[in-house]
Amino acid sequence: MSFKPALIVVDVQEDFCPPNGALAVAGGRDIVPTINALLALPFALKMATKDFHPQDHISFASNHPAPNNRPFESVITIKNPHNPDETQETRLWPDHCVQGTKGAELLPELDTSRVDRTIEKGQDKRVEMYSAFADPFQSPCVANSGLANTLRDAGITDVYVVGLAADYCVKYTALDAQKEGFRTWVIGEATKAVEPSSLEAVHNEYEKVGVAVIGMDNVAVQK
Ligand code: VGL
Ligand code: ZN
Repeated sequence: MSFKPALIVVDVQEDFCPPNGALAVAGGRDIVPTINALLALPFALKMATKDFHPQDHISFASNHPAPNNRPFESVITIKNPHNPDETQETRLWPDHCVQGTKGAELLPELDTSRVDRTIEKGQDKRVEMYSAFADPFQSPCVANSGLANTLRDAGITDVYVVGLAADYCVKYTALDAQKEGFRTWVIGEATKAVEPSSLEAVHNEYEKVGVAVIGMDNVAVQK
């Protein structure tokens, strides 16, 4: 069986990390040494992603009227701009990862010298895009990063996903990777969640579709 693994490092950015991140995930910085150790391994392709929003992005609570504009709490319904019959419920957040701001930068301690390519996602203000592949609309989707084709063109068979946040961008990136036909692995100790209590449900979703959560000990880059 052929084996050609890629590593995807999701959203290891200042705004998702203490001490100053607008949407800081507890322990977000602590996973960087583990991710740097992975970046030193011979993955065939090493990708990083950045959440990269315009200031008027639909996911920012500040862009919506009261009372349904509480960051972390409010949920709004958004329509597919190409098809108003298709809707998505989406959670609102504090302003984060605004293009050109410090908060959007990758952590300086991340070993980006080993990263082959970086994808900037979430640039279309009309849709939420947690996945590094595409937004969640289906008929049709609105924003596609081209990542699936990049991986296919490189002959990738297996995708290893790490980074932030375990219950949002890591989750949707892993689910899409599997859907796109790659064997997909999430390295548990190289992620942190916005809500750690949600991880059991996330792992159940993974199990249903065949995404595996593994430990560093089980990362094999050569077969
Ligand atoms: C993310 C919330 C909002 C993430 C991005 O990277 O997990 N979470 N935007
Ligand atoms: Zn975002």
